[in-house]
Amino acid sequence: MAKLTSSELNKIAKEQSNVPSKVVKKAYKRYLTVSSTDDDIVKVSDFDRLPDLPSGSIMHHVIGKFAQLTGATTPAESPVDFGQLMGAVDRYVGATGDDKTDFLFSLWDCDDDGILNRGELYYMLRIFNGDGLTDDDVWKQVDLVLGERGVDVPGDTHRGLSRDVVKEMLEAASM
Ligand SMILES: [Ca+2]
Repeated sequence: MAKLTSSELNKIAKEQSNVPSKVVKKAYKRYLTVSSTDDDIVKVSDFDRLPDLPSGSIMHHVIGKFAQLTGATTPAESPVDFGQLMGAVDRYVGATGDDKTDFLFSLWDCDDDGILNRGELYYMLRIFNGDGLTDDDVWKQVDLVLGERGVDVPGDTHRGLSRDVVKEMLEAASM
């Protein structure tokens, strides 16, 4: 996908019902900076190179989920369509209650087994906690959260938090 013309960008901005046009335009600037080549094409793999992301693989997963919602597939070298990406973000922003929880949960439940295991929970807390924490701090938090809920896990990847428990956590944190 070559660089959008301003009328194409305006069209995409107008199509979003929950994201203001200004934000869409800002997002497009940010999106272009992600491209690793000078042709302004952003590929799924480009998201792996963003320095502020905890893990390339989780970003793949997030983009993959966005793509699933929009009906596309995302091999690493396929271009990320800005219009589709914004459409998915718009849908997420507009979602409320259970829809929003379902979407968030599906983002972190990488293996789609209906529970967040220790590793998946790590990614979730890593992203929501942002800066300032070391990996060790985040792992400690993960084990604390799991311990508080009676899930005794070190080394057990088949146990974790159910969707309902995660929903409670998200509500408590008003995410
Ligand atoms: Ca899982």
